[in-house]
Amino acid sequence: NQDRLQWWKEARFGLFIHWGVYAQWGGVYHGHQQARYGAEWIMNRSKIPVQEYQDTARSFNPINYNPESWVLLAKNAGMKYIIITAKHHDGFALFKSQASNFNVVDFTAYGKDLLKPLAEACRKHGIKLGFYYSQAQDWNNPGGTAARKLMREGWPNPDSVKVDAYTAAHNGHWDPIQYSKSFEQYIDSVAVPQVREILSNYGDVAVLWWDTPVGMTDEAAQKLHDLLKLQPNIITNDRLKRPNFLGDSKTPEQSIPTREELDGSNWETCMTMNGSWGYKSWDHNWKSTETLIHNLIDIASKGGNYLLNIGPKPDGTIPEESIERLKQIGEWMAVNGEA
Ligand code: JFZ
Repeated sequence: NQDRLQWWKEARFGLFIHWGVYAQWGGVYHGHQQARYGAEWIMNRSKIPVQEYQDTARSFNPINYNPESWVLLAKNAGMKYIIITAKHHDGFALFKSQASNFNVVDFTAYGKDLLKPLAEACRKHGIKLGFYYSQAQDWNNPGGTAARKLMREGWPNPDSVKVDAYTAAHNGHWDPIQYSKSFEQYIDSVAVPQVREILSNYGDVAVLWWDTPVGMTDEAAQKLHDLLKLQPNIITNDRLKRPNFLGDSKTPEQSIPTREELDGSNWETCMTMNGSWGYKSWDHNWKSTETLIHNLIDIASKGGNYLLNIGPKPDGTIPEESIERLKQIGEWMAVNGEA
């Protein structure tokens, strides 16, 4: 219904947060820079063995995490909502989960739920909170790495020739544990219960942001879609399954549609400030504040929303370049924004 989407249509500007244990690597594996894809893809791009990735995750300890400062940074920039990666493709949950121990509470040195205090800070400051959940790709929970196209160009792994041969013989998997269960088992034992958890344990959830529907079946999509009734006012994007289960909004990625391309659908452009979603230590290719403001104006004038991303560091701090840009946008908004 229309009312459900009203706030979203007026929002115009939101903060995307890609955060997880991939930030520990910062886009570098054994001295090799991961050139292609965002740094949140390092496990896949460098074909890091499950055991090694998990061993590193144990020491994840974001002692400087201050969710209220994140919320205020967004709010002062004129943003109305936040979408955070509750679980990205690496399968690491930023929340306490009964369905998989690969979560921040049970697996890491930090040991505390990261979504709870963020949800509280959002409520306190009147910012809507949504969750990104990678339903179709999960490289750590068995069964979540369904047959993939092989990505063989330029792997930043010293053993890439060996690994190449392995994945070619194993349908794109790079670790035997990844296919020790079926995709259906993964959906039933991890994805469905985890989506139920994030829709039950954090109060109002404004958005469920699905992603990369590779290998999704109608059956799996239906099971996940049915859970949305736990949050009657929730808004979803169009990435649960393609071509059906279209959701409420289209999600052009890193690009702003031309007026000719607009077809009356709701849309939200998601974009990085440099070239990566997750924290990439060596990516200094930051867009200027001027460009970001120009994009916001362009998008707002065409009736879309701008979901601008930050990739916090493993210690819980936000890269200085991102903070600076969000503050400068806020200064511009204070003079030129409507509300
Ligand atoms: C996906 C993720 O793989 C990525 O890590 C990040 O989370 C991003 C927001 O979403 O990447 C995509 C998804 C869709 C397209 C491109 C990259 N696309 O439609 O062009």
